[in-house]
Amino acid sequence: MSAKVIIGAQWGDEGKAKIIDILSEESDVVVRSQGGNNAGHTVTVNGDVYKFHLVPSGILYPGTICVVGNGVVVDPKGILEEIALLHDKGISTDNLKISLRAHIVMPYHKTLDGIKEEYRGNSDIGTTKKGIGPCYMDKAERSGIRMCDYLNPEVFEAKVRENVKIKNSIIKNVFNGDVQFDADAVIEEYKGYLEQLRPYFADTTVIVYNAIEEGKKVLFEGAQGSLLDIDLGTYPYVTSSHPVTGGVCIGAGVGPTMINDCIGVMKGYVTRVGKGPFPTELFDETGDQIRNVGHEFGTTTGRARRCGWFDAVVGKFAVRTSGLTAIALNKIDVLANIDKVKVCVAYKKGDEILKEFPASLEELAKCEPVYEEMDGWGDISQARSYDELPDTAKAYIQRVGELCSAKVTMVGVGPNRDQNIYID
Ligand code: 2SA
Ligand code: MG
Repeated sequence: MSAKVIIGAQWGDEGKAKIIDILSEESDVVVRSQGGNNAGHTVTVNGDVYKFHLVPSGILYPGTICVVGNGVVVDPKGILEEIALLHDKGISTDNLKISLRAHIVMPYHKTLDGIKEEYRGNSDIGTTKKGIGPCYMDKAERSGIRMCDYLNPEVFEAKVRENVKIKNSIIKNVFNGDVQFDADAVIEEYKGYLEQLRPYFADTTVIVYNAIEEGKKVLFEGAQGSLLDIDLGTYPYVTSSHPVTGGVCIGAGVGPTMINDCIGVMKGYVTRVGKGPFPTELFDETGDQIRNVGHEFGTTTGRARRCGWFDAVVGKFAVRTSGLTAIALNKIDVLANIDKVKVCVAYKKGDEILKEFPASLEELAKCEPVYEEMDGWGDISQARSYDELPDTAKAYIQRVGELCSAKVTMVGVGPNRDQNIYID
């Protein structure tokens, strides 16, 4: 049995896509289980850059089944655009499977995402405005529309009409907004998209279960990161799904006993896009250097990412809440030519030293990072084995593993497939 989960162990953009791409090559099935097209996964293959939002990046490998699970919220227009781009590059999507249970992101979700952010004013979350939160709200409130609803035109139309009526009223009467949706037009437009998606519909829980039972290699690819988890992250500055490993069980419909490997991807530093607490954030030239060298700009929105030192309190939290069996530590080449590299080993709140990530943001705001300084390294982008790394980089990698309580088994020294070092 081989089922592996890859998740982001920080606030997203840890370079999961690269690790997923490497592991996809040997996988029979690749599965997305949460989030939507708020995710942005960039994969570089032979100099070609691919940006994925909903389609699992395993689609680049002929024969690999790519599943969009029930826990994903699917923007039909968005996924069709992605499919079209892949077709343009000569890549087949015949092996794409979309869960009949997946919820559909509707146009009013996107409008409400924008309106709610504006309404929040200075305390906005910095969402991607892709309608993710409002779609998951409808799911939890039990008024969402799922892929399987489309197969029954009466049910689909009735659900769209009911939702449009309520959303129009909320937009107008609660938020004083002037956008109003026409149910007939929405039905017409969405029927067009969903008809094109129909060939991809499947009961994906069966596909995933059978694959694992048959001993095939199944890879679950996480989107966003642990600290953006709606339950465990820096609430309310989180996304509306479960990027921790536990989210895979619900979002793909598999039991925890069927998963045997959980890899957390971290960067050698930390980034965050959107608002919310970030204890090790840098506001100086080193922060700018990391952003520029690491090309830290959002794949989905192009936003500049906030950058800071590696935070082992966050790392350990991710290891604990996801039962991580290994860490893939990415982009340590980006830290090249920094004389002294810092690692946050704990937080200081007044006289108190905190070793665990606090639940309350007010408490977190009172915390100062406690740093350990380590010697930096020069250009390591040419290193292809652990032995080729300078001792200072090795010491850094070992310290990260020790502080986070999990072994670092992979290290990234550049964006290409071959710039990945394995540690036994
Ligand atoms: P949302 O849109 O409701 O999920 O936003 C809520 C918070 O979750 C953050 N979030 C992300 N953080 C990092 N990367 C994400 N994906 C894109 C990428 C982001 C981009 O891979 O680069 O392009 O800007 C992602 N998606 C959601 C978001 O910033 C909010 O803080
Ligand atoms: Mg990303």
